[in-house]
Amino acid sequence: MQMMKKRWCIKEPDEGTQRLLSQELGISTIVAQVLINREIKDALQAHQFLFPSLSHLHSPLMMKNMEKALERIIKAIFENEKIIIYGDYDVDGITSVAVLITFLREVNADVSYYIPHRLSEGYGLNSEALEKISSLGTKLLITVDCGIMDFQEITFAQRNGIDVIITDHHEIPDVLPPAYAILNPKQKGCNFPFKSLAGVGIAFNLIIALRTKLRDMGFWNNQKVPNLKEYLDLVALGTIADIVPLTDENRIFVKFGLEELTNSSRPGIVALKKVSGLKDAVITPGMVGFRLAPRINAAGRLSKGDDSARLLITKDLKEAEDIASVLDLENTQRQQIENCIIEEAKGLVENNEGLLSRKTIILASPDWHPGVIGIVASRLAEEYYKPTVMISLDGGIGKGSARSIEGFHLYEGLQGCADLLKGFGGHKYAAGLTIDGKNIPGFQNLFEEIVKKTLSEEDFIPRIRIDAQITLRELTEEFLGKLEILSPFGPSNPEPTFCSSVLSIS
Ligand SMILES: [Mn+2]
Repeated sequence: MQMMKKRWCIKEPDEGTQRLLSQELGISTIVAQVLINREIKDALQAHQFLFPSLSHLHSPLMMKNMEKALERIIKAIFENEKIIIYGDYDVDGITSVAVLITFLREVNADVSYYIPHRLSEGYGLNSEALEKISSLGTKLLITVDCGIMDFQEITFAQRNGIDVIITDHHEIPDVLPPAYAILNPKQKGCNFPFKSLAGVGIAFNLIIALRTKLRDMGFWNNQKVPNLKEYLDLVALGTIADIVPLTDENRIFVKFGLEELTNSSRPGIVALKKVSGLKDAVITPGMVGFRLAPRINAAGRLSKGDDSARLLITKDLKEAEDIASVLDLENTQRQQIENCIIEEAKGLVENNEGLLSRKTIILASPDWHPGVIGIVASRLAEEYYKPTVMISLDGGIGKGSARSIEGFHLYEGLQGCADLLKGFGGHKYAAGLTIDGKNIPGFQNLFEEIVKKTLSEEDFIPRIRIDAQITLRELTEEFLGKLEILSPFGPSNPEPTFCSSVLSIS
């Protein structure tokens, strides 16, 4: 494939605000300009960004329904009711399960978890799983990173004497499921000011609130108060893996969570770092994204996600090491399968003029492992810079994984195709869907039309955002050191990029 053309977008310097920020905070004008480029324009905001502190976290009680959820969970703790945490098989879902299980076990609740099988059960709640959960005598079901789409299953649970608390960060459907309580900052009437938490960020807010509530009740008078900072290794893992903006609370979680990951004594993290070749490393977001997270994900892709949850929950180092080495092996297998599918998919696109000239990529095959199509869709969307859907067919039914490009809201795009889909869910950049095989050609055409209508020609040329022009003389080690204060980098806070345009070679 040819080198893709890119648009160089150099930010206009805002000298007035630069001066103000650099005087107030004692930072260089370049650092100030990078902040301005990230929409941080007043001294207070800038101070909070540059010096993240746990004291800046918002009160979890601002979350709609938090009080109601707390009361129900506390009743379950005190009356020793059976609680099940229902998760998801990706890193966000698994870390969310680990956070809640670990905390609730610290307070001696009767709690266990259920993670659906990625292949045989799929994302979200399903009725067979709920029947199993019901037959165990479960009284309280807490969903993490899922649930908001599952109207029918939640109706079933509530009718069968199970109270359901949904904690989810996905987009809100038109009709809310009839759960006991729903925690999701995106829902109408929720005053929690930060809307872009990962699932694990919501789970973490829930345990902060629980700890406080239990304190008010005198629960900790004769028991050690859990140190929630120690949970931030898990929160950072899920937050980075879920590719949410690293701003506001997510920035705080990741900043402190990376330190926890570096020093963690949690057996699962120790074992995971060891098989990833990161035993004594100072952990960065890149190491989480490319080495730790894929291994946690590996279990959910090819077999059952339970292994990864057990890894993060166990207190036994030997058990953790055994699980970690299995995950490491599965991750290698996953990479091989993934490479085969990528090669095949690229062949399909490039050997077909009709496909190549389209603005979208939608491919389907019965031979593609449904556990890895999401990763393949991301790779293709990035490489061809087009909204992409990869579909794995099984018995005439397709399961699809979709990824988008800047400027195109995937979930809204799929809403426009709802008539052709059996189901779909997700957000701006990533979504999942199910489709009847015979509707795929119709979907290919309609989706193409919607994308064409929404985006202009220019939108298909990726942008390079340049923070400022500098002279080569400015590029010193000291300068690079000063930029460190802006880390951790990630979505919505990319690594600063500079250019120098008037160069002459002498
Ligand atoms: Mn998630």
